[in-house]
Amino acid sequence: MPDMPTPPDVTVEILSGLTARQKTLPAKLFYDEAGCALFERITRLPEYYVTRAENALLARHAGEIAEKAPIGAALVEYGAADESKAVSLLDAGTRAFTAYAPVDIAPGALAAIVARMRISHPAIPVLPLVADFLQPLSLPASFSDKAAFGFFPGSTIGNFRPEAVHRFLGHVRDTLSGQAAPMLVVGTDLRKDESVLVPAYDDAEGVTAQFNLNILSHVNAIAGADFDLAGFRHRALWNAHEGRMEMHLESLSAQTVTVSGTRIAFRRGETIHTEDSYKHTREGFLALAQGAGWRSGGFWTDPDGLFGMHLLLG
Ligand code: AVI
Repeated sequence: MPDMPTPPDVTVEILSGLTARQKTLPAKLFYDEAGCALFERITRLPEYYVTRAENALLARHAGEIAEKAPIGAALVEYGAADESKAVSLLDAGTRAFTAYAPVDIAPGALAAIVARMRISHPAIPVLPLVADFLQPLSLPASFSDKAAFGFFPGSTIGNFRPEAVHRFLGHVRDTLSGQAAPMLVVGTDLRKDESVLVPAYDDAEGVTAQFNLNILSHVNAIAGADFDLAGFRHRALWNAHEGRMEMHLESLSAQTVTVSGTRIAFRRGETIHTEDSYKHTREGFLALAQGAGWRSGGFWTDPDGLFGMHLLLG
């Protein structure tokens, strides 16, 4: 389970989101223990093609991608919830990588990666870095003799607004430029028809609805709130203007909820915006990356052209 900042900070963030004109909750609050388990189930749903498409891409192209890394590089994975995607590159590029550095805010997830890797890949040193990768980051001194090959799979970048993508890509460029020319491989879900996108975020079994509603249970637990989950319903909509899927929780009636002693009024039909999932075209994402000082070094897709992986050169 990802570790959260201290509760008072989160409560301030929650209250500021719930008192804005368009109510919001921070998407990081999806991932308590129940939320992580629900997300696991989402990745196996027939409608949610994203994870399968990325795995198919890696099954086909991991060798070519790994070959782009300088020999002896450390593979630095941002937001490493588990090592499965990094392992595709490590196994495909045994000549290339001499270390694996998963970066995440959750020490528990990193410890579990270290333990599994010790058994599955004993020859590859694992150098975990507990850090909020959205903030500027420096690699430890043990990296000074290695080139670093950045890896950000999973389309997590799709959950960032364009300003945040710009900031993140700028930080990564600064972090990785210490040793040699920076390189970053980043996975992005590609733009596609609404008829495919909406069911991916509103599946027939209702798992995504449970995932979305679970954020309210998490807020109840950490911010002394009294959300009644039965008073809200899951909504998933395609925002064509912004090029993103949005998840909302819609209030089924006029109601008042108390959060950490503050009363928050909801109109019937009013929503809490809980998540954005941008679907970037190849060109659109490259333009964002170029704005942050990167250029293209390669691009791969899965056989169905659903998911893309960019190699960015700094
Ligand atoms: C984690 N992230 C890439 C997922 C996505 O597709 O944006 C989160 C998710 N939300 C609903 N379903 C999956």
